[in-house]
Amino acid sequence: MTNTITASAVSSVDESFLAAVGDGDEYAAVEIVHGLLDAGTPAQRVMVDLIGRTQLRVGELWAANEWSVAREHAATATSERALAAVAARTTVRPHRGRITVACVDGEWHALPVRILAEMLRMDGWRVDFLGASVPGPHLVTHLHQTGPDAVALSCMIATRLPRAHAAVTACRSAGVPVIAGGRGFGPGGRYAQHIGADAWAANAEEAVSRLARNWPPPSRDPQLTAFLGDEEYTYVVRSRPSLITTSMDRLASAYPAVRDYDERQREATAEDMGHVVDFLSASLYVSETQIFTDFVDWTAAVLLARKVPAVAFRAGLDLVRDQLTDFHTARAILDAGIARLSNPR
Ligand code: B12
Repeated sequence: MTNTITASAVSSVDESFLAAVGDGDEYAAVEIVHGLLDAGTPAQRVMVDLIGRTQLRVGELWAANEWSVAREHAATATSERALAAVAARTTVRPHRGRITVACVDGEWHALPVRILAEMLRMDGWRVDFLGASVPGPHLVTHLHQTGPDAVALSCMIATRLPRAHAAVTACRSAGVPVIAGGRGFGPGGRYAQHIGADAWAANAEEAVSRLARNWPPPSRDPQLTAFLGDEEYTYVVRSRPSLITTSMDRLASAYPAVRDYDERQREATAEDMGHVVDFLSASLYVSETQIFTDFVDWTAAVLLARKVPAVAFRAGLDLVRDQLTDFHTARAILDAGIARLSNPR
């Protein structure tokens, strides 16, 4: 019963909260979360069902080209302010242990793991929240300085999996077990297993209960390797700059409309070519074609919302493929991506 009431209390303010963050109006956003807490809604529900769910919509509005990057950034900052306001009302004395919570190097989706950090605090953990993009060596120095019982490592974007692997290996070598989470670890967290994380959880609530009931995990044979890449992976990563430059140089013959692009459009196209190479590298790294095909599906939709047709994207993929003549796995992954453009789901 309580859950039904709180769920409907949260959904009744969904639209006004989205409007407040979309307007960068932190006073309105904070007022809404205070109203819910005053009415007895548990702080966890406000964080997950209101702030988390709204952030998903913020990202979707950006992807659909309805909101600019600036508006998305302002909205994210406002949501962070609302999250801090919820946290400020819920102080719990630490009684469980100490945990380091961080995003992997190059990962800027910080709000999801910040929700996790606040939920762990509320469950009695002493949390060191290191935020977005933490370089592996700095993470390890922090572990040596603070001696935590766990590291919670977030990876929302699969291109960061090689860095996540190096970080997991370094943490485990330092004797600290790692719980991984975030969409970058794939369906059911299966890439987290590939890279040797001790545990994985789908969301903050699952992580809180896993860490409360079953931590530390039984110690495993360390068999640590910080690198899974093969020759193809190494070649693609090393050739990243030339793969992008050559594709950009040849793009105008494959897709003549590019000749009329202004500077900003050319930069955005080069950035997209960079994502093509990065997602291809990540697919090669963990031997999972799905990383690339998911990326193609999503990028095609994002580009279409910006009036870039699928043929342009297809031309970009072909140009990268043409440069990888002797790399059979990379070509097979690119072919699977190209097939998605001809047969969208
Ligand atoms: C908002 C958003 C953005 C915002 C980020 C704002 C910010 N500062 O956080 C902006 C617009 C800037 C952005 C940028 C990009 N994004 Co983005 N983004 C999203 C979006 C729509 C929502 C993410 C979110 O905040 N969700 C709300 C949270 C609360 O939901 P949640 O995931 O359920 O959260 C729980 C779990 O993730 C878990 N969790 C998270 N971390 C951890 C850690 C541990 C240890 C545990 C146990 C659990 C855990 O707990 C959370 C709370 O319950 C997702 C799509 C999606 N469906 O997730 C794409 C998404 C993550 N983005 C994506 C991409 C590709 C990008 C860009 C490359 C786009 C581009 N072309 O530039 C850039 C890269 C930025 C970077 N280098 O990091 C892809 C990643 C694909 C992949 N898996 O590899 C996604 C999945 C979209 C898609 N469908 O393809 N993005």
